[in-house]
Amino acid sequence: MKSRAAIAWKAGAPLTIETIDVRGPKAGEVLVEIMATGVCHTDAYTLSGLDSEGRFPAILGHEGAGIVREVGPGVSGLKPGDHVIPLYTPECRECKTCLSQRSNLCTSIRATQGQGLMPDGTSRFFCEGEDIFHYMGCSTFSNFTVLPEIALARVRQDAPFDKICYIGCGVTTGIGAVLYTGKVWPGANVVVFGLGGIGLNVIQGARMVGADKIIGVDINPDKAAMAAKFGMTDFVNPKDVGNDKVVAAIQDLTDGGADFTFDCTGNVGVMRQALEACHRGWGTSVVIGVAPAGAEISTRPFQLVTGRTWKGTAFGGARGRTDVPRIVDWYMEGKINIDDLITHTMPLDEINTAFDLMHDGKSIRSVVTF
Ligand code: NAD
Ligand code: AHE
Ligand code: ZN
Repeated sequence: MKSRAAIAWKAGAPLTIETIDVRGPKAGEVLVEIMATGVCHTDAYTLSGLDSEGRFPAILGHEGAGIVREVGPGVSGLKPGDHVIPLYTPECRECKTCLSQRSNLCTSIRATQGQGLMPDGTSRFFCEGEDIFHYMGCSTFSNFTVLPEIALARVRQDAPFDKICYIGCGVTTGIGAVLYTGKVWPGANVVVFGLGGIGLNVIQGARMVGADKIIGVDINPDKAAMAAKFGMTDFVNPKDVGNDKVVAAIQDLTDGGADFTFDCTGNVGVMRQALEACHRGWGTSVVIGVAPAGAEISTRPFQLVTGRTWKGTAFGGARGRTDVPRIVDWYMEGKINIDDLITHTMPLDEINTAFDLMHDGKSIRSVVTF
């Protein structure tokens, strides 16, 4: 069948809108009509060429919501008409990791996903005489896409696609990092580095669990107002206090250091600040940001010897098919705010504007509707 899609032909170039051929779903696969997709900083990261797994030409996008249109042989859990959110972290419930219940990092299709291919090692997308790579197993910048059944969360039918698409990455990553990875406790002092589409969801997660101080750190002061609306109690701008004084500023605000810090920037220098801003003896720092291929983190081992914990999270530690439908319920019940974070909505033809707004620091989340 034909589909309109935004194609990344090569790193660093704007996306172009094309009519592509989409091959039907094979065994265990599902054809989904994407109704809306968010644009996450990770899409921009891969488009920049800094992602070691970035392959071109590709159809990017991993933050979508849509409707099942066709199922391949052997698909038993989904049927045409079901509303779904694609999962770049699938949940097969059969691999060693899923069965362990210790992590959400399902391994069943990770190898081919990282190569931009479906689990059988081929692509379902074709344009201008060549196969087009999938991206993060989702490729939500195409109106029609194909995913394995294990990479789709079925969600309630009354939830608006142009809002719940954000649960496909940013909302779940931020709130999940607090709930599932950090296990932040009521009364904790929390610091969030980077007040963008992820960091603001960390802030609303921290407020949900009853954190005490919620300190936001960003070099863009324009982000502070929205952060305050979502629960930020204090703001630190490294450009005002001096980059080398950020840790001291946080120690002053938290009586010696934070219980939890979250990096939502992808900057390895910021990751170090986040670790060192943790309280001696028990503070935990969670890395969410994705750093360029080849970048490394460093700190004095003494920071760990003296009881700080450095950990990371993908998709907020959420198990997609289990946790995502519940997060959609939270949104529909008014327990979380998504609407105010979606600052821009646009048609597919204007998708490059979403990247411009992000790079200019003018948006929180842009959503493309089909
Ligand atoms: P964004 O562009 O919306 O927000 C980034 C924010 O960081 C901006 O407000 C920017 O001003 C701020 N910032 C940049 N440099 C800074 C610095 N030196 N100090 C303080 N603040 C700084 O991006 P986003 O969509 O929120 O994504 C944030 C990061 O999270 C990206 O690296 C993205 O790839 C990553 N991410 C990871 C996961 C995961 O599962 N681990 C999921 C989604 C996104
Ligand atoms: N391909 C990158 C890794 C990028 C990365 O860490 N992705 C996160 C999700 S970011 C969503 O916006 C993730 O899920 N990581 C776990 C995984 O298995 O990919 C690189 O650096 O190679
Ligand atoms: Zn993302």
